[in-house]
Amino acid sequence: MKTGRIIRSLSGYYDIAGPDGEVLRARARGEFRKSKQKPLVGDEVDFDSQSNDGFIWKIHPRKNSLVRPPIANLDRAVIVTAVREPNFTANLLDRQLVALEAAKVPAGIYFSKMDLLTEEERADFASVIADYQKIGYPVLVSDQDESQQWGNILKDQVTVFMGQTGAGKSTLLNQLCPGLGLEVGEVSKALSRGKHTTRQVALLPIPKWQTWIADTPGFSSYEVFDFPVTDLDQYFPEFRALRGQCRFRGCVHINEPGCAIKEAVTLGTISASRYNSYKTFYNLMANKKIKYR
Ligand SMILES: Nc1nc2c(ncn2[C@@H]2O[C@H](COP(=O)(O)OP(=O)(O)O)[C@@H](O)[C@H]2O)c(=O)[nH]1
Ligand SMILES: [Mg+2]
Ligand SMILES: [Zn+2]
Repeated sequence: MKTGRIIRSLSGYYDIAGPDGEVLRARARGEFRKSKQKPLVGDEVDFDSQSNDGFIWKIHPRKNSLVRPPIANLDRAVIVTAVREPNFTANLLDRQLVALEAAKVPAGIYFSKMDLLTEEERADFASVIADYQKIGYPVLVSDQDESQQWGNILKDQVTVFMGQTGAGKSTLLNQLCPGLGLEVGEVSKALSRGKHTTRQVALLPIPKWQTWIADTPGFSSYEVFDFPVTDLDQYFPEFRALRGQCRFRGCVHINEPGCAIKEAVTLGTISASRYNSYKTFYNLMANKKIKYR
């Protein structure tokens, strides 16, 4: 018996990377099904390491997990966001950031396709980048010297790259690790043919940084949050810093007087764009609640 990490799941079987770099295949014990436990890619497991038809005996406690993509124990998720084609919208990026905050997965941001901006547009976009850096998210862009910076983010960490189809995930990962040979533009082609592609999540090794990465299919823009609307402000780190400073307890930062968040927006210490996303999400969630109650 050894302890390893699940790097791929294939209809009931799991590929597990063991401590010595070997990869073995195993099945989940029947007990897991009874207790409704399902092994996830990223799980640390105890497994039979003698052959390729052994069992997974134990799933170690997870530090976090995502439902879409189904993956556990992430050190970081990098949200790949195009600045053009499609055009950047803060709403979609903020939605993904909130989902990661709620799942307790540290986030990072990669802005792709910077080369499609004019000099002037690029100068304007610098303020968007600065806003997210100020919040504390690591931000990388497609036209800077890659290797050094990515080394800091990826080294010894399990990182998933998420973002809309066409954002540039596979392109980036091929640049970071030329041996991967991921198909570029693959999903969008399939979509235009009207095909339904559900690609599997797998962890790919990047020996250079002694780490694993996952190139995952797009994040759906119709995703709904599954936490109470009153938790929403906690998932904006820059709001969290002002906790308890609003005049009213239970302030939701929409219409209340003496709201520290709204004041910070006026002062420019919280970006208007982020507050705008907060209001949009708040209203969507609050309305939904009334409708279905
Ligand atoms: N101009 C430009 N095009 C890019 C860049 N990154 C990706 N693309 C293009 O965007 C399209 C989608 O890229 P892909 O990596 O397949 O996106 P994915 O769906 O997120 O994996 C492809 O046609 C890429 O060539 C970039 O930095 N600059
Ligand atoms: Mg891709
Ligand atoms: Zn408030």
